[in-house]
Amino acid sequence: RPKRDSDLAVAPQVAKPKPPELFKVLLLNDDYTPMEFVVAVIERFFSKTREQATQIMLKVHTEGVGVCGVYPQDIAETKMHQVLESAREAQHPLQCVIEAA
Ligand code: TYC
Repeated sequence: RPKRDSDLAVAPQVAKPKPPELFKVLLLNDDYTPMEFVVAVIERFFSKTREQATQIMLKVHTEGVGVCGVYPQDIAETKMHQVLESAREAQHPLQCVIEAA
C-alpha cells in the first residue's frame, strides 16, 4: 500500500513532570550546643517563629532528633550545609542530617 505519514509516527512525548523527591532535614541532640543557638538556627534557616523553633529544639533535646522541615533534595542539602557551617563557625558540635521523607 502507499506510504502514509502515520507509518512513521512515534509515540508523542508527553511531558510528565514528577513531583520532586522530598527530604527531611533533621537536627540531632548533643550535650554542648546552647539551646539558644539551636533556636536561632531553626528560626534563621527554616523560617520558623521563635515559638515554633523552641518547640522543635525541645523535641530534639528530649527525644534526640527532630524535623526542622521537608524540602526537595537540593534545598534540603543546602539547609543542612547552612546549619553545619553556622555551627562550625560558632564552634558548636550541632549535627544536622537529611533523610528521604
Ligand atoms: N542538649 C542541648 C543542651 O542541653 C541543647 C540542644 C538541643 C542541642 C537541640 C542540640 O539539636 C540540639 N544545651
